Amino acid sequence: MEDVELAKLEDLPTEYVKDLTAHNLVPLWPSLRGVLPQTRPRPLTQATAWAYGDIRPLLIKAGELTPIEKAERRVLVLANPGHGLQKMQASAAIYLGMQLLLPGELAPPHRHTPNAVRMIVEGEGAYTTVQGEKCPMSRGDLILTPTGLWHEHGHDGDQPVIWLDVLDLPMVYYMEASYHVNGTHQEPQPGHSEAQYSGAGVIPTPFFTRADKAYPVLRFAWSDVKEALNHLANDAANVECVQVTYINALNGQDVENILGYYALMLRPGQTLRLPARSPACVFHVIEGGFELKTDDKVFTLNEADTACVPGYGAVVLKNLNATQPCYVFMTDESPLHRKLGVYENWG
Ligand code: 1HN
Repeated sequence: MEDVELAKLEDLPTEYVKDLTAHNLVPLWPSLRGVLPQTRPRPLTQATAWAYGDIRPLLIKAGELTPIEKAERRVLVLANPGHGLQKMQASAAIYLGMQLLLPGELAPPHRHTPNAVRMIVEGEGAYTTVQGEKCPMSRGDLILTPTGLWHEHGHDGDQPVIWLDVLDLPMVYYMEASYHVNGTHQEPQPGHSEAQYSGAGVIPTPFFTRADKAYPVLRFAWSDVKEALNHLANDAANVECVQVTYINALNGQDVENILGYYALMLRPGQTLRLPARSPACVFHVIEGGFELKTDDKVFTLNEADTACVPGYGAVVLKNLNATQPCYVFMTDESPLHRKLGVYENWG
């Protein structure tokens, strides 16, 4: 259908518009095209890249300027200019931040409604205690702090530790459902969920009953995930997209409700075209480097760099190294889009 021009607000008599306003009424037709664009959405999200080399010195400086007691969480937010920096969003549903914890510091315990994950970027010796489970942090590890679970961060090492926080905060905030509760320090309990639930394909079943746990595994070690990718690449030479999804070991679904988390291997020299899908997507380089091409931009991403791309456009990734694989951590809005019934794959 031809896209006819609709009447504008200025076409209406000023007195009439004033009357509408006084009664909390608004005419739809001047805004109809804005809320329902022709043929495809017009995302505010812009393809944006953040170089770790730019972030790191500014984050270390934040460590000198602001004590942890004042900051609570010492984070620089990776904000998408398309949404306005003050909105603190990478996309419609994704929040990204780089967090610094210095040796001996404690980030106090709390829980909140937004779901979070941490992708560890640099340093050793820090940990997050999630609901009483102490999760050590090493480069490339993924640690979950799902909605409502208590968590606090500590650091027993001697060098700065930096990680990437990914939250569904923009979505939960938009829903007017975002809040936090402060807690008290929890002594970690012995044991690690990842050892009980992953690896051998068995799960705990005391008295034949499957423990009803919403979040059975809280930490995904990079060494395990990397090994899975390497096996996949070696065993299935014909598989073009060497990708794994972080899943809930009890139900096979995504580990969290709103955002999806994945790891991808680009084979040496590989060029991989990702289909145009409705969810926005984030890329973070764990090892290696690649070129990221969207409809209108090209970025070179090296180790620890991060980028965000809007939905509805194809993306082409090219491993810049002809002899080494490149490993990428990805986040997207797929679980949310599928649950809302708006997920689309345009190929
Ligand atoms: C939060 O709780 C953490 O626990 C990090 O480390 C970043 C950003 C917004 C809201 C809560 C954390 C956060 C956050």
